[in-house]
Amino acid sequence: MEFLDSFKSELEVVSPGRINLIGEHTDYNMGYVLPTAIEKNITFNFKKNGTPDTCSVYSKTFDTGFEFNLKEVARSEVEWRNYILGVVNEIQKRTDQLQGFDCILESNLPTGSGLSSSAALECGLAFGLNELFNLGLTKLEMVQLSQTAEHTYAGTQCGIMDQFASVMSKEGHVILLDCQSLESNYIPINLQPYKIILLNTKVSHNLATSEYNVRKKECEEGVEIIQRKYPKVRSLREVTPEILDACKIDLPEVIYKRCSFIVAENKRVLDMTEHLKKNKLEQVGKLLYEAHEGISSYYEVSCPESDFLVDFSKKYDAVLGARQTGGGFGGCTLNIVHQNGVEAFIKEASAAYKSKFDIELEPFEVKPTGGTSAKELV
Ligand code: GAF
Repeated sequence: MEFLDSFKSELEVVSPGRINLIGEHTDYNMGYVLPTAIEKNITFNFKKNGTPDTCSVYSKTFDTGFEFNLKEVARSEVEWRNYILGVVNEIQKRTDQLQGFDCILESNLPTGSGLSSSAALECGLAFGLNELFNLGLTKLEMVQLSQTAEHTYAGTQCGIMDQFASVMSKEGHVILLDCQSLESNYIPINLQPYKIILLNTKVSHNLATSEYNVRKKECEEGVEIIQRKYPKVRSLREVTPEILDACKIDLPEVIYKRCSFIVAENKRVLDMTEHLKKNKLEQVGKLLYEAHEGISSYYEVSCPESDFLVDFSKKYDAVLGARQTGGGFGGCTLNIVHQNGVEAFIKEASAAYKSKFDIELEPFEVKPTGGTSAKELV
């Protein structure tokens, strides 16, 4: 691309991926989640190019880029472009201050690994354009417009967790986010002498988007049926185990399973928060295993590769708990592992995984880190 030869960055933005300690699929059910950003991220470099509406975006990581005009921000056939175009489209609904810009991005965040590379892409772009053109958007507005961009341009009816975590996280903490009120509290997380180890299955089954939207619909169907007996219930967040029991007879089996996962998962987030506050690490681990059981058998968004790794971890005393993290159908398992056992666990899990699936596992440690940041360069 032509602009690359003379590119001189004006602004650098670092936009992180996230893990979610617990609370999967609860965000679009208006419940609680417990995510944090991690040190894997996308770095953006921006420059105004002096044109009224010509924009160029180039990914160093994938050695590919594209140009577009601010007057015609249509959806693309190329998936990753939609995260960019969707955000630009949302920004233009709110302001007419955007002008031509060039952007180079580089990522060390594995895509399709359940670590929210899409939210990192959306929010990093929103953050960068906000700074570059002084748009005056608040952090929450950038989170929300990025979420909307994902609905309209990428086609995933996602909740707000990923974008919120990418932008709002704080080093050494997880965010207890109430997805109904959007109230959030930073909960310190100190797992010493344990570490958070991610095992990237390197599979990302292409059911992810379609089944994600199906799960959302199934939850909505559950709410509609429950409302016949409990008209005040607005979301699964408001459904107690007692209400669910009373409605079991009315709910088709699959819908019942989905609802009971969400009701239990929501409670697990609050329990997890208490365990973290009291440093009850055994309980932290136990909840992760329970959550994975729900993800796999009740919500049915796991896959053989994730199930294998979670099961495998149970053989190790050094591992307190494990579960698949993120939207599902692959990506990473999150493991809480004693520092003295990390090496052996990784070595043996990698060998077992290779022999079972013929895939090289990608293991790495993550630490809770801060959200999106920007640095002016000239
Ligand atoms: C994906 C979505 F983008 C989030 O909103 C959330 O629902 C998550 O899956 C599951 O917890 O990452």
